[in-house]
Amino acid sequence: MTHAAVAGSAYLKQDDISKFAQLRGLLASSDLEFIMEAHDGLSAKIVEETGFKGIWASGLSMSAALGVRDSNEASWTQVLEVLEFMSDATRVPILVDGDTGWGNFNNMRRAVAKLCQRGIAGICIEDKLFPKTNSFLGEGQPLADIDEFCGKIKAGKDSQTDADFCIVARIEALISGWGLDEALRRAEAYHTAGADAVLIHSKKADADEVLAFCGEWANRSPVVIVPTKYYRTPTDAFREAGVSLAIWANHNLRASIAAMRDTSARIYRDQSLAGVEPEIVSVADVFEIAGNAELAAAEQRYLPTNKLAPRAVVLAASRGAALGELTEDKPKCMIDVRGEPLLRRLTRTLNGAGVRNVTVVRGYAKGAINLPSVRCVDNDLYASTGEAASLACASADIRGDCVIAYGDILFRQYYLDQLLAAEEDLVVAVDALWENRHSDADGWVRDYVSCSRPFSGDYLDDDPVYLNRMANDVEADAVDGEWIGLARLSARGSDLVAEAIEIMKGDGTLQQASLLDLFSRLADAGHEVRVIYVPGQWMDVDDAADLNEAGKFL
Ligand code: SPV
Ligand code: MG
Repeated sequence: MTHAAVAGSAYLKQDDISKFAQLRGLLASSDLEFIMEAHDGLSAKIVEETGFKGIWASGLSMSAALGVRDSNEASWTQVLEVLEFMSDATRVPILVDGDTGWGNFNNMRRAVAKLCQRGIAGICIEDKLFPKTNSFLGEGQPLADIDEFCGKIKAGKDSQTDADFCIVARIEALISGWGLDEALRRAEAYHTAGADAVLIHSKKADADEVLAFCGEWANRSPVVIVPTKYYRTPTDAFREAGVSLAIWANHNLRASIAAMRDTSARIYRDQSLAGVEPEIVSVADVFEIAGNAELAAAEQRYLPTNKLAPRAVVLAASRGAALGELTEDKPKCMIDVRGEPLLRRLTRTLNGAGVRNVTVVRGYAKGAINLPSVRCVDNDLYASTGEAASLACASADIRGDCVIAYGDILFRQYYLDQLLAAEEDLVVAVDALWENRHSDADGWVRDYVSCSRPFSGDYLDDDPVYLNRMANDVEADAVDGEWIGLARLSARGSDLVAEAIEIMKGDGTLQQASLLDLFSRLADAGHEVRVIYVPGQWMDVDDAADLNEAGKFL
């Protein structure tokens, strides 16, 4: 099962086979089957994505994860809450460790009814006394009266609301030192009372007594085992003994304790995150397992387009070689301008205009782009490709209302507000005062724009202006302005850009194309690209002189 299928499954239709029937199938299967411990929604997802066909909701693990002891310190309704998260997050069945049934036959009736309501496929109850003690603690724990326990099994069976709900009766006779005969006597009684399977538990380091039980029991009902202590026994021995289901009972909890201790200790010692970062999963992985992609898709389906916060894709793959040693170990968007990297300032401006979800396309010295508030995608071919290829790396994020920006620009936020307020699908901000910006030094590369009409002199002019062409080589008398590196796409505009990218991929022009080529192409294809004239007041940072100007600009 993929992450995507798991994500948000609480809100999707369940698979055709109910979780109840799936657990019954595991118990009835002629093969040895396995279920794996989980103790919360996340670990349950991990168990499922690993491929396990079922989940053991361990009492020990759920208690420990809640910070309490495995002695019924968490109430049964608190356990139910945890189970609900686990069940909502997964599609495979959960067998819950129900301890002693959380009370007498009456508590068991209510617990079973509630478990059925929440889609928990089965419960395992052990023949001890409430409040229980973990089987690996102490010696000679008192056992439940057989008749009382059988009544509890019957009460549970009579209360289940799904015919396939399973009750596993766990025999603690070996744990308490009573021996095989008592274990078999109890197994027979519990089977007769209606238990769907028996769990024979042992705390010995070898499986001899468990295998002896299996031999005598001869599969009168399915047998479940928990090989925590006799973990050295080869799994084939269980298979040959006819065991139905093996429970790997607490290993995700124990593994996570080891990992959390190690990570905490390293961060504490280093007073830095740098050492652990490569060894832990990324935040993007967390979003993936949490199912954020499903939510984003649902937003597209259910939220009116105008209610979705705009996104942004920022192109930041290039080094900015003219900045010399300033960009030796970082791309130019990470250059410090008055105490902050350019990209952080840009992100703040974007956020200030209501833009959420900023995706940055990295290339040169990508590790240096480490801002927490942006998502990164990489153009690893940045050295040999152009801006359109970088944009294509973020194509998954070009949807809905979307801003496209160069990563090295500074501009007044109200320019962005104007772009976002425009009704057209494709909008670009063009500097009408371009002639004031630089002396036209030889070799200066500028993003010239030729428009449907020159700037009228009135920034509030309602008569819309459209793009004819954008290029570095527009003839002098056709230049109406300079693109500031900022564009905004409506949801349809995003689709148009995505389509243009696909066409350029197909005709082989994508790799070398600039954004100027892309927008010119859209205009050529007959799509209106609205021009918003702005009065200077923006910067791009190409060299040391620009950097100096940027300081003043701020
Ligand atoms: C649990 O996982 O909580 C169990 C199994 O009951 S054991 O701890 O082995 O008793
Ligand atoms: Mg337990």
